[in-house]
Amino acid sequence: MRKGQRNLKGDSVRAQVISSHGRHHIARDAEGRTYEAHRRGKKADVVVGDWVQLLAAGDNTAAIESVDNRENILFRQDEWRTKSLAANIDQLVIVYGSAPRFNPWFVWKALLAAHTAGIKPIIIRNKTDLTEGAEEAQAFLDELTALGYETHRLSATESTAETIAELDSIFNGQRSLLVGQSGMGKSTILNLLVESAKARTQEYSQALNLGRQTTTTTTLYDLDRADGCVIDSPGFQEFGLAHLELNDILRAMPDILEYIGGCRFVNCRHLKEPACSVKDAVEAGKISQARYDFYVAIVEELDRLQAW
Ligand SMILES: Nc1nc2c(ncn2[C@@H]2O[C@H](COP(=O)(O)OP(=O)(O)O)[C@@H](O)[C@H]2O)c(=O)[nH]1
Ligand SMILES: [Mg+2]
Ligand SMILES: [Zn+2]
Repeated sequence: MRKGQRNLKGDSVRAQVISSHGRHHIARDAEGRTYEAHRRGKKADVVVGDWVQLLAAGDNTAAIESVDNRENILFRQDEWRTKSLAANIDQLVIVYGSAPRFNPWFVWKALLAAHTAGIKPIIIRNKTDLTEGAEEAQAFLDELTALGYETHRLSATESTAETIAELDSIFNGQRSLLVGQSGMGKSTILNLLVESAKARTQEYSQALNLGRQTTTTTTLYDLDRADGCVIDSPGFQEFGLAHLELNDILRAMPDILEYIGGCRFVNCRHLKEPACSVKDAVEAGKISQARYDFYVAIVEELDRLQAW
């Protein structure tokens, strides 16, 4: 088939999902043609980053017949349910900054999600130009660096050659999912990586018949200056952690994991048990109280969710 020509009705096409809003998707084939794609039946199991087999309808629409096996998948949590967020990712890029105040728990939950999905996390401290809250923000970055994570610091509103080079070193050649609390600078960073991001967002949400509802559309953008892509999910609030087990949490918290060997009970969960080496380490100041509080909160949250 000639380039640019539409597929014929009934053609089978392999494509990648590049934009999703609920059950509405845009998929792109190897030739760069895009399709408005819908999953057949009642299945709602398709996410951005997925590779799918389409059955072309002959116009610009197609049915999603099947989803290829995934390398990995991340989940988000809405008020009631765990839903998929994105698939086939190399790295989770977590952005935070001071003003508005950041919540360390957002970053720690993102780290949990990354560990569990087997995706490399990278943390960016943005807004280094601001003095308000700078000390706290840097202390948090230092803690993350000490835990062994790859960390970066930059100011996305100062688009100097240095900032661009730093961003390129993080994103180039990788498939990244960009997350952070609202107001931390994700869109500003995205615009430095993909100049046409804003226009593309509008184009896709129009195609998905969403009018101005761009805030909950997850979209994959090709990078301007290199291979690789970045996925942005503007309405994203929280990761879905309901499927986690105690061991997943411990594996994702190296500072706590270090102390689990010496508890009296082999099945110690390090909560209210006596003679717990984790709690001893907290009392001795070897594990930070904030990190332990987070651990307890996550275990208790999982107990609640899994008791349903
Ligand atoms: N001072 C400063 N402001 C920034 C920086 N990055 C983003 N902002 C501002 O923070 C606000 C929120 O940024 P935005 O990219 O929309 O955040 P998002 O909600 O994470 O997408 C905007 O007013 C940005 O101009 C930065 O590095 N320094
Ligand atoms: Mg934004
Ligand atoms: Zn213990």
